[in-house]
Amino acid sequence: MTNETDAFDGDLADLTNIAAFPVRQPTVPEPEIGERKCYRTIWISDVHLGTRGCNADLLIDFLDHTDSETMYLVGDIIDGWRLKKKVYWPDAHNDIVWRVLKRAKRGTRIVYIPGNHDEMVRQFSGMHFGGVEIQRAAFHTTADGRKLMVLHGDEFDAVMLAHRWLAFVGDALYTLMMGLSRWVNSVRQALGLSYWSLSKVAKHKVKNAVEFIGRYEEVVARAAAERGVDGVVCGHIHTAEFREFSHNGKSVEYWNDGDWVEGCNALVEHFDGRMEILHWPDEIARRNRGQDQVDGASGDGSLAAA
Ligand SMILES: [Mn+2]
Repeated sequence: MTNETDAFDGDLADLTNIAAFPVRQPTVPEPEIGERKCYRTIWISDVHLGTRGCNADLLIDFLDHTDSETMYLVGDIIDGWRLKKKVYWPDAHNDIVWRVLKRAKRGTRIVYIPGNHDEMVRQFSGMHFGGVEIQRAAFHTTADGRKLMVLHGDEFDAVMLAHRWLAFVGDALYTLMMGLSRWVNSVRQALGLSYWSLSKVAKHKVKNAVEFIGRYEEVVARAAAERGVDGVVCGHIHTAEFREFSHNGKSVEYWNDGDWVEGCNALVEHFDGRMEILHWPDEIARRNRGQDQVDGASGDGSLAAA
């Protein structure tokens, strides 16, 4: 469907020229609006357009099935660091930009808060492009009156977390490492060397990553409390989460809207102010189950004729 080698005729690497950002008609047309679930607010971040990591097809599906009065793009939407090295811009990434601009045109208020990967857009804070407001940070008031600070979140990491992925090391990789460890140690044994524990090194790193995320959440929440708001919405660490902290006897909400690389999450506010983290693959599964029930309930139980 998407052609990676498709030559791109604009100078995408020059993201400072955002006003001239070229957007072609989408290759996958938008479906009719009637099917969309509407929210008061949607927050998404860490899309990393311009990289192979971006889960573009799932994001297009999300954009085609939802709508909102306000949409916050909470940073790292376009990955300028990678684009500078090599232009990777499949049709699906263009389709996403087109859909966002189309939403703005339809009347959704779109606030783009650039992150560290699209920091070249930060210099345009306070300006509007194609109906999209660019801001360094924002304050959002929920339907039930809570005041939330919205920012990307890189402001809080003193050290870049290069090994964040270690927090997600699964059983398969662990098993693989155990095999590798056995092989390394049989070689070491043959050479008369002492036992070397790969798992010990790996476990230590995982523990550090988990501790880092926990500490990060606390630091961001405390900063929000000190600003006198009721909570904070951020992205950056690719870990969707809701936590409630207490600071000087006052509770403060921490919301992270996740990412579209691994988690495929969005944070939404319903019209009564209730907030929810969506895991889009689960929503698709739910939709498909619902469709199965509709299909099964109709007719005499046999499959529809072709
Ligand atoms: Mn970031």
